[in-house]
Amino acid sequence: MAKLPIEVKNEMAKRHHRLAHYLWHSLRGIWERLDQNARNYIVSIYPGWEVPRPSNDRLGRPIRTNNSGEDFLFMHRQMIGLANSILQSVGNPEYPKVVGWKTLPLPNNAEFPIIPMKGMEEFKSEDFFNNRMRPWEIQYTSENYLSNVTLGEMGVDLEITIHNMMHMRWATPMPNDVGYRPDTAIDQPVNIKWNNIKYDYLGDTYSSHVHDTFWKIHGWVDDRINDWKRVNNIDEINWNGKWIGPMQHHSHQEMAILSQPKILIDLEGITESELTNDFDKMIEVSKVLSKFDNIGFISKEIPQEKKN
Ligand SMILES: [Cu+2]
Repeated sequence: MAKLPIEVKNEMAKRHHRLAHYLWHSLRGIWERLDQNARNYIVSIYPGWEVPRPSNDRLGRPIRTNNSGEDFLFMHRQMIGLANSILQSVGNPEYPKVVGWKTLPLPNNAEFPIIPMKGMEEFKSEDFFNNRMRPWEIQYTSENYLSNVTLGEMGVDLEITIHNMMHMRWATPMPNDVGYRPDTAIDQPVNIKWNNIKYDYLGDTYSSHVHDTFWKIHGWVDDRINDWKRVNNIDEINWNGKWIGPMQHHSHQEMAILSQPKILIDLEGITESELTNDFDKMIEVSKVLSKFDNIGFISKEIPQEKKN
């Protein structure tokens, strides 16, 4: 199967896409634990980052009932739309659009091998696949499950179980000259060295979407939305959670060219300096987050027991 075209990787590796993905995941996860001053501060510098539906409560437990799960599904569907619009303009017949895994790759799959990594022995084991991943896959594709959950509940269930584990199971180690992004010090933005295109670690929301496998995983997740619609006889989804962060007013195509300020100016009358200012504001927001160590890396949120 063809690899993700370099044009998509190049785009996804840009700082604003990295920051947007990282801030989106981090803020919704940490929002309930931020004190009012921190929230006010974030909203004052960048109102679009006010989180309407946090994904976790004060104790870090996932919130299944507030439709934050819809945000999860909706936001990643927008990312797929963005990738697809880039793919469309690239026009590589081998890779015309994002297509998720139809079924999870088996432990002996040569194209998506499991590469051992320190501290991740459990997720990468064959037992884990047979006893956890495969049963989840069966559950989340079953009519019985799909007809008994709301879309928001399904989004949360998927995110915290099979989705997180897919990220870790298929994570590939970073070369020594790249390494792993540490938590950022409170007064420091994310160091620009982590914008290196080679930094595509699946266990960090700052980098995961640069990796080919991210699109296989999220294509699989996105297909569950269609299963849910089919099983529940729903033609058009009436989304209750559509939070994608401050990029809300951009269509896919506009998001795809966000990194080309000239075109953006033509579209919306936004000046390049304002765009740069957007980066500054995102970086400011990320400084607030850096106080918390339980964010950014998906891996740090993983080792929790299955809740249901
Ligand atoms: Cu994500």
